[in-house]
Amino acid sequence: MVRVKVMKAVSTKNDEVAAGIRAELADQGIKALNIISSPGSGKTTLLERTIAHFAPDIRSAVIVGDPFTANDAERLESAGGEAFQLNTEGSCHLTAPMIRAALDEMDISGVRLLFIENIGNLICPTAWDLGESARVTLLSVTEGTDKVDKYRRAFLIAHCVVITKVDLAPSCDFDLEKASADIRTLNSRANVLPLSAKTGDGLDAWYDWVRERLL
Ligand SMILES: Nc1nc2c(ncn2[C@@H]2O[C@H](COP(=O)(O)OP(=O)(O)O)[C@@H](O)[C@H]2O)c(=O)[nH]1
Ligand SMILES: [Mg+2]
Repeated sequence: MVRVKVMKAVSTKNDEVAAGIRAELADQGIKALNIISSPGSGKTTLLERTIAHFAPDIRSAVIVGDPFTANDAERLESAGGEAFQLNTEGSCHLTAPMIRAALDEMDISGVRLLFIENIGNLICPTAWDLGESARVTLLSVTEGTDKVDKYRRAFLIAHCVVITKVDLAPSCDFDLEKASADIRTLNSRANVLPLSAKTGDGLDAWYDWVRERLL
């Protein structure tokens, strides 16, 4: 049963709350991944595959930000993860107090991976620490090669950049080599993982990256 909480963005004390979340999750051995991307670039689809992949031995939970609906949380619960929906009533990003409010109502005992699906937006979510262990930025090939430079902060702050929907790259004239090189120029420490959640190409490298976060 998906639970929904309606939240408004409050900027005060964000970093303080985020630090508390980070310490608490570290104590519990939980790794939290903050997933940032444009609307429709494939966050929920990738999380559905990922939660199902890890389900046999690693328990996942997911906090899903959405301006209004609970659709994604329903999809993710069907994939086998406990999902908690945060509705921001149109606000464009999640904040640490919102994550705090969700965690206070969730049962995360035994959870090792906590995914946070941020609101679809490549600008606002980049400015808000949620207490995550790592940030993952998704760019779908349908958005175009030029978006790396245009939304550079989303790539600068990422620990991992996932280029999604590579099955569609030829029909979108997406230049994978150029996009990867541009990301590496901006942020040489980020892993760059091209994949298709539809065909499964590249998913193993993504699963390996997620598994390495747990070590
Ligand atoms: N062709 C293709 N479509 C995809 C892929 N991943 C997601 N999609 C589609 O892209 C649309 C948006 O995906 P969704 O996961 O809801 O994106 P979100 O808004 O970022 O959570 C849906 O119609 C998905 O089926 C992929 O790897 N290849
Ligand atoms: Mg989604």
